Amino acid sequence: MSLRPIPDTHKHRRSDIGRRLRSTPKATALTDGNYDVGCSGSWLSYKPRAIDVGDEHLQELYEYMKLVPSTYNVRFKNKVRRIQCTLMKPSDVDYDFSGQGNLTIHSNPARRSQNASLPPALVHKKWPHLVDLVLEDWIKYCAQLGCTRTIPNAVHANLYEDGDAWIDAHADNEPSIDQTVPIGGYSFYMNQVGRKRPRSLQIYPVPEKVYRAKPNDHDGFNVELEHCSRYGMHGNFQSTCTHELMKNQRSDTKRGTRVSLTVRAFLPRMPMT
Ligand SMILES: O=C(O)CCC(=O)C(=O)O
Repeated sequence: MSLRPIPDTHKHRRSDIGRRLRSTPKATALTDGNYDVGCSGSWLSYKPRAIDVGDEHLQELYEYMKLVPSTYNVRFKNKVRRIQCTLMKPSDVDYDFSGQGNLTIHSNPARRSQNASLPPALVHKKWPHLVDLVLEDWIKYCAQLGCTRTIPNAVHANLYEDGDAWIDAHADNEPSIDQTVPIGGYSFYMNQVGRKRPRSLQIYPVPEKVYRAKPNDHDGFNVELEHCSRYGMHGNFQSTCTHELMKNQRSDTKRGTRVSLTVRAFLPRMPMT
């Protein structure tokens, strides 16, 4: 299966869900555009060099992430090397997902100081500048697409210190997220190793992936995520596909350090009745 660009129309071919496939393909480098990923009503957008960033802002982001404590993961018995947190604008929402601990860091300092699990160093620290940049970029892009029901208002950050850090197949389909607004992912590499050989994102139709026995059991899409690039998961992506980053265990490139910033639109919490 190859990734096919979708020019302007956002038309999709019928679902491939249920098709038995063979293996994870070699990672593909994409150019600016929209791509049919073979899941019904879902597409991926990709833009290389979406964000112009200086070394000082990369350093600021990395240092911030190094202050974030690791969170418990039930499924993998805490063996998940990735560090994650959610930088959240709405002050009434905490982002929780099943089977994992997560740290929500609110934009409002007063709200932050109420969070007993937040390390003191992060209570008074401003969000990294890059977080504001990607939020602004994604808000603008969503407005161009006409996805304005909820303004993107939170950034989930992941630090993959090296190729041993990964994120398992999942969909960001929690009811607290407005699914009419696409989720955008930005990639930043802290060293040349990562920039030369970027990590890649694997995308699979839901039933194929969730029930596969081994990592390479089934075919899917494997797309390179270059330094300062942006990808978007659109349409029914979170209900028809899973996405993940497998480990990179190549001895020459596994030392690449990546931080991803994924932008989401959280809904206000419904009042209890
Ligand atoms: O690192 C990435 O680009 C993927 C992040 C992701 O899937 C998530 O945070 O849910």
